[in-house]
Amino acid sequence: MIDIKEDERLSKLNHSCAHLLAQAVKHLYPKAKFWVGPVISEGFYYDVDLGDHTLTDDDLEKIAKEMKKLAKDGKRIYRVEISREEALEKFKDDPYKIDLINEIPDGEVISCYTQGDFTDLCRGPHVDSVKECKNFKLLKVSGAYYKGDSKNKMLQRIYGVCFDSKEDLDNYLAALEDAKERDHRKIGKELELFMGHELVGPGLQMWLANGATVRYELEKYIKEKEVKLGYEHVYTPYLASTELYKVSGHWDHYKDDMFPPMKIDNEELVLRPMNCPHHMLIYKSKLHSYRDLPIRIGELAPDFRYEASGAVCGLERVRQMCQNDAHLFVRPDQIKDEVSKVVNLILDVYKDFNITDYAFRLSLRDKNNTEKYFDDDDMWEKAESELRRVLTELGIDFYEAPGEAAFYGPKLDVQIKSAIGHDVTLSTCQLDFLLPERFDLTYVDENGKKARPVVIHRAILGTFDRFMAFLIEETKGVFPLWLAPVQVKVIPVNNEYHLDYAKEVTDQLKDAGFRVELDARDEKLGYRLREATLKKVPYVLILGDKEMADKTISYRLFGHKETETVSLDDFDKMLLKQIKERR
Ligand code: TSB
Ligand code: ZN
Repeated sequence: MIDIKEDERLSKLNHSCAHLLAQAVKHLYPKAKFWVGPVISEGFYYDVDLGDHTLTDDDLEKIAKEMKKLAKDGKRIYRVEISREEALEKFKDDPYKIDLINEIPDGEVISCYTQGDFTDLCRGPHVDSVKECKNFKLLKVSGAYYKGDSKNKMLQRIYGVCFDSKEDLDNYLAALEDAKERDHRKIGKELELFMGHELVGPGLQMWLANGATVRYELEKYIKEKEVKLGYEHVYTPYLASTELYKVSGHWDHYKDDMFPPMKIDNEELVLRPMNCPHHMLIYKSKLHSYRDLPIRIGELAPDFRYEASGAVCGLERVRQMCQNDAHLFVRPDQIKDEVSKVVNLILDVYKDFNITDYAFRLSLRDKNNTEKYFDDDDMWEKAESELRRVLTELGIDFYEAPGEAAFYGPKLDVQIKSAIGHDVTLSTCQLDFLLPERFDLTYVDENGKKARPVVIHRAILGTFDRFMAFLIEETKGVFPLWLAPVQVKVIPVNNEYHLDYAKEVTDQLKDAGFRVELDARDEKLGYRLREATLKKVPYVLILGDKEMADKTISYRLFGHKETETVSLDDFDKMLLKQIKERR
């Protein structure tokens, strides 16, 4: 989806369209007062105060009609620079604009843009004529507090978007519709995958039975892969003494992302935001020889982070998450090999899930931010150049992003775009020279001397939460057979005659280990078929006279109209093969 704010021409056009909107609002509601009308990634908006009047969809249509009329009229847009006194006089009836004028620093140019009978305070730039703004669409209206402060008055924010041609606009609106349809929060509700509740709180999602089935399969999948690659999985507590995070450095550099500590008796406990410190202690509990390394400690680990309540989003950004986490303890000479294995695992997993639209990001520290990043220039130089060198040697295409590193080291992040356009990290592979130091981790080298291991933090699926959000949007809820919450729906054509046979088939498929549901409700066949389609069940079996007599089954694959008839045995084999191949 195009980012309008990033496109110079579209940015200008949308900004001018915001003025056109304000002009139309002023014509229809002469008492309207205006705050600001900026360009955003999705188009533009304007915040207006219409007194007691709340805008309806009908009103939006009227405003759009007036805008069309004005666009057709085609007034020129021109710029005038004025003094502060002139500006204060010109906008004396507009208290919000007066506020804006007073916020402009002394010495800065104050400019206005005029089209026909409408003038707005604005820095610009704008297009030459309102004529250019004719291909627009008003999208919605919502409440917005003046200056974003809930103590202030609630204004109405009208959103819209504008393009140079009708074709561009139509394409954009179609993409917007598609994004809305793919939004994991919408599909999550429809398919009963997860839910939130205000009594539980923001960013805290409950996985419903369907979602939990998918998650269980994902957990099994990744654990099996990791075991084959020499990972050992552990379970560690979700709580720890604050002291642990003081040793690790989280307390100094990550406290703002953690929930506040709980004091009880003489203890102070925190919910963990990461599992690294626990894993460091597990490594430290034994003596290690250089021959034992790499040691790979994995955990499907619940973590808790204080994400702002305005930033949480479905399963994509949550306050309690479960990481597909591991910490690899390696010798310095093993870094390249081990990073390469992690990258290969990421690529292997992406192939299984058909993930093709992503970018590798090398996340570096912001040198000036000593609060967020551990302050040791030499260590950072070493870690960043080492990771950059390894990635270059491995031939990985990446872009660099200062200010995105973890406090303990640089990261190779895999960035994806969510349906509604968020740029988020899915997988990550991080190089850390700091925690081994903080926890005084050692191994015995070839010469019998103590040496310092390096730690690689990595999460392949990231968190199950975010991965699930991604998977839902990627598949539009049509999960591959091995993940589908219900794999087969069995529907007897007539509940009176075919029910026994349908039950027999259901039981046999269940015994074979498939997730099967029988739909023998007293509803028309068409209704039951439609519902199975709505729930995106991969295989629907339709059992009638012929199937019962021949001891066969007829199935319909999701998204197909035709049915196939085969023996139950062949159906069984076909499904097993598809599940095994994760098709
Ligand atoms: C990989 N200590 C490392 C770990 O060893 C770590 O915690 N890295 S992280 O901070 O980058 O988090 C790992 C992954 O969790 C991210 O790549 C991202 O996919 C996922 N993640 C981070 N924050 C959230 C969140 N609020 N909601 C859902 N998933 C998240
Ligand atoms: Zn970690």
